[in-house]
This record gives sequence, C-alpha cells and structure tokens, in this order.
Amino acid sequence: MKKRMISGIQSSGTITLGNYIGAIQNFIELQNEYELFVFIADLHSITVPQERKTLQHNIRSLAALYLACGLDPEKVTIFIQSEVPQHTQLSWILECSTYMGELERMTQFKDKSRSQADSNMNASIGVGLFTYPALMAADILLYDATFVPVGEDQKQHLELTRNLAQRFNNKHGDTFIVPEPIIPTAGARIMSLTDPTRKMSKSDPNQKSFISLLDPLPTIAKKIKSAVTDSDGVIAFDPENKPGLSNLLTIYSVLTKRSIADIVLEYTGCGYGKFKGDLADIVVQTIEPIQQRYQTIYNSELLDNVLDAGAQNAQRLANRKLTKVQNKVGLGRKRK
Ligand code: ATP
Ligand code: LTN
Repeated sequence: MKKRMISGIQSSGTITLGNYIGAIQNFIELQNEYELFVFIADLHSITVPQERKTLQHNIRSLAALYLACGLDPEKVTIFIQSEVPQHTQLSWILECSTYMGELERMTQFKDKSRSQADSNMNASIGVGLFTYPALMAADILLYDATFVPVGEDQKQHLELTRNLAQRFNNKHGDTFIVPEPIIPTAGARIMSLTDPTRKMSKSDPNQKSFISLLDPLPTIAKKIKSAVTDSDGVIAFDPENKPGLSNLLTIYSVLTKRSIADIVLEYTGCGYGKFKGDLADIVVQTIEPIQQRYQTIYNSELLDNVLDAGAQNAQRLANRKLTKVQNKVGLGRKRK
C-alpha cells in the first residue's frame, strides 16, 4: 500500500513563486509515489483579518491553481479545510493538551503577531493566530499521514505536531502516526525580492517583494529585473554576503534543474543585467502555461466536482479517526 502524505496552503492571497518552489513542485513530483491529500487551509487564513469576497476568491483560485500547476485529481484528494469539520473538532481536543509555552515559542506566531501589531494600533491579535499550530497538527494527524511536504518555515510546526502525537499516544495508546516533514533540499526558503533576508510571503503588503503566480507576465519580468542584489557585480553563490543574488541563483537552479555551480560558471564575467534578464524569461516560461490552464479551470464545473469528491473522501477518513479519538478521551456517550 502507498504511504500517505498531506499538505495545505493558506488561502491568504495568491500563491507565490516561493509556495510553488517550496511546496507545490514537491506535491507534483510526489503524487505518483504516495497517496496524497492536498487542501486549501482557509481556516488558517482567517487567523489574520480577511475580507469575505477576497477570501472566497482566494479559496477558489488556490484550488484552480493546484490543478493548473499539475495536481492530478485522479490521484490526489483535493479539498477545502473548512468543508471537513473534523479538523476543527480534533484541533480543540489537541489544544487541550498543548502547552502555552510550546505555542509561545513558535516563530511564525512571533513574526505574524509582531507585524499585525505594527499595522494595528490596538494590537488586537486573534487567539487563533496563537493556537494555529494545534489546528495544523489536527490537519495532519486526522489522516494518518506519514509524510508532510512543506517549506523550511513549517519545520517548527511539524515538530510540535510530532510532540502532540506522541503525547496523545503515550496517554491513550497508539492512535496517531508520528509524521515526518519532507523539505526540499533546494528552494525550501525562497527569499523576498525586496528584502532578501526575509522569506517571500504571499501576504506581504509590498507587492514587489513576491512573484504571484497570477501576476501579469510583464510584471513578473519586471519584478525579477528589479530584485534587490548588491553592487559588486560578481556572480557568486554566497547567501550570507550576497543574499539577493544567491536567492535568484536558487530560483534559476530549481526551475531549470541545473546545478548552481554550473549556472555560476555560465554567467561568470557577465553583469547582473544579463543574468536577471535570462532568469526573468525562465520564470515567465514556467508560469505562462500555468496561467493559461488556470483561466479555463477557475469557472469550470470540474473544479466543483473535484472539491466535492475531495471533501467526501477526506470526511470519511477524518470521521473514522475523530470517533476513535473521542472514544479514547472519553467524550460523549460510550460507544462500542
Ligand atoms: P502567508 O504569507 O499567508 O503566511 P505564505 O506565503 O508564507 O503565506 P503558506 O500558506 O504559509 O505561505 O505556505 C504554504 C507552503 O509554502 C508551505 O509548505 C510553506 O512552507 C511553503 N512556503 C511558503 N513560503 C515559502 C518560501 N518563501 N519559500 C519556500 N517555501 C515556502
Ligand atoms: N501552516 C501551513 C499551512 C498548513 C499546513 C497544514 C501545511 C496548514 N495546515 C498541514 C502542511 C500540513 C503554512 O502556513 N504554510
């Protein structure tokens, strides 16, 4: 039997080149080898303020992009997190055995609560942003997933998921599979184009910092060409001293499947202009066919059929696991 794998992306904007390289490319490669579940983490996206119409669009758009990028609905279960209520139900149970200290240590919470506080004079940060990792643990543990393909930034959340699974198993007997992250060896952390010391993020207020998969093609080329680099003009991979250029080299390498050393050799002696121009072409060539497929998928009935079937399949598995957990904890009436 194939091992199971699960991952999700938040519907907090349009996916970026970072999400594509760090997560989606991996899903596509792994879909033949594993039983893959991929969902739209809409519940996670409301941990920061969202506007109704935009959120509805982002959810559908992300689902359409999954298909446009090459996820095959014949092989992969694709669903919307909020359409499988067992996620929130298990998340509550897990929250009750998650320690405050564990959540306080999460760097994503520290970063996001800080930037929320900066843009919001009253600093009204929702509790959901704090308990977010327990919901993520529920997403994974409901499905007996062995592996979770994610970018580097999710490593800490995965570690917590593993601890919660072990804690539950120790107290109640074997219930959950303790999952492992699968993090790509290259491109697990694509950096912002305007501040290469920070990760590229789809909810960054600065549009120039990220490449969205639905940006107009000329905008994509422009963003690459104006990406922040340095002024020494030497093509070299040195993430510490040349973070901007090194980030661009990583993108080039991952999208062309060529080694960084090989690319550096090819461009030695060339200025950044030539390198950036070629990279812009490569990125545009990667994204153009995705955009073409996206246009036909977004309004199609096929998309609804895929999401309906996905939710049904996910609910079936999730319900089985949740019932087992409720029984072990002693919730509700005793069931046979
Ligand atoms: P947000 O800005 O709303 O926090 P995000 O762009 O950081 O969103 P997520 O939805 O949190 O993206 O992440 C989806 C997947 O993409 C995760 O597996 C995450 O690890 C991966 N990912 C996110 N940003 C990057 C990046 N810059 N480089 C590589 N992988 C990334
Ligand atoms: N927290 C993740 C998105 C996410 C996820 C998951 C990823 C929510 N639930 C379960 C893997 C498995 C993020 O922000 N990147």
